[in-house]
Amino acid sequence: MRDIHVKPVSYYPSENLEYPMMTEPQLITPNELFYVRSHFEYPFVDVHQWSLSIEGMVVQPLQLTYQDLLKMNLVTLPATLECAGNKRSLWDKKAQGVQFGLGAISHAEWRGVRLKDVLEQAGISNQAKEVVFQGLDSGQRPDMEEQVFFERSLPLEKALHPDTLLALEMNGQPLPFKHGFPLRLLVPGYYAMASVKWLHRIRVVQEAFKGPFQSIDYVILEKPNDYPHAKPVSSVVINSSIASPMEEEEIAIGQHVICGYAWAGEHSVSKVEVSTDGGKHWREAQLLDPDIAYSWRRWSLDWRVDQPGVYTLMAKATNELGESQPMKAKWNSKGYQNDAVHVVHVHVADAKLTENLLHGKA
Ligand SMILES: Nc1nc2c(c(=O)[nH]1)N[C@H]1C(S)=C(S)[C@@H](COP(=O)(O)O)O[C@H]1N2
Ligand SMILES: [Mo]
Repeated sequence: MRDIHVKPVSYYPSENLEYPMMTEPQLITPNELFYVRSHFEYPFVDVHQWSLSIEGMVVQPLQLTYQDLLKMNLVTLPATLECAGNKRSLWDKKAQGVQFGLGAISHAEWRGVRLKDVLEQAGISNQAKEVVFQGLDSGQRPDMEEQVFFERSLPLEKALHPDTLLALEMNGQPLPFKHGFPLRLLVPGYYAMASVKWLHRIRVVQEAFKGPFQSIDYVILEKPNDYPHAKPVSSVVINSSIASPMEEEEIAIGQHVICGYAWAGEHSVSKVEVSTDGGKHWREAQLLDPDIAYSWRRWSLDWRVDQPGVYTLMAKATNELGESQPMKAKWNSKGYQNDAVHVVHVHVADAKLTENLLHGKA
């Protein structure tokens, strides 16, 4: 064996992985391709030692094992998860945070216990206001002295919603480790920071939770550090992305399919319009998937192009309330919720280049 000296890594960075938008559009994201957003090093988890505690403003605190949860009433729910920082790299003016492209979004079929069932078993006291969820992962933030856990809260109403789950399975498999094994919260229709992974502790509290992932991050700041006017990020807004063709792609003269995804959080996507001339004219795309609650819908539009040149493609989705994506998103210093009409520039080759493209020579 060769003598290779590898310098030990003293710090395992947090892992962030995008779903590859350039793959064939699929309704359900395979677990191996599902995007990953993790703020800290992966935690150590031994499922035999692990349990879920429910404490705070409850009548009867509970401690549930993995087996206890598996024995409860399990329900299945498809839901799209989108990171609030999805498309952060697309802002004209740069915003701080992970520079995600189009792929901080994926879709899976989740199976688990209704959070409501567990909370009702513990019995919520009358003074309760919010429910706080703690993951097993913790670490240092650049802006704080002490080590902190990844923790988030939900208002009681969303916590008690029958679709808010304690998810044990993802696409028919036990939750993969990177997605929160053995248990994650699944808050459909909310940006995914709410869906706490490696969940081990639930606290019912009587005051607004102010942890850093609730009050420093995941708030809309119209000006940097304007915390007095911070607004929390919660429900996913109407949005869409063009998956193909890709930005700056070179394509042949002729027949093409423009396709992508549209999603609307707690609402439904009712239509997607596409422009191939920079927004002068719009045509309605075909929706390829049925309208399933909390689920993205693939869409496509056939496009014939006969003249070489640069074309500006745009996609704009509208929800069932009639709300459409804006041409320009409202900038905020942390770059959340980029819901602007998605713009893609494509280069349509001239006749000679088209020949080469079609014969794989380009
Ligand atoms: N415990 C824990 N839960 C977490 C996070 C985390 O870092 N730690 N990241 C959140 C964020 S910001 C997102 S976008 C989603 C990502 O979920 P995924 O990695 O399964 O795609 O998990 C959320 N839940
Ligand atoms: Mo996120």
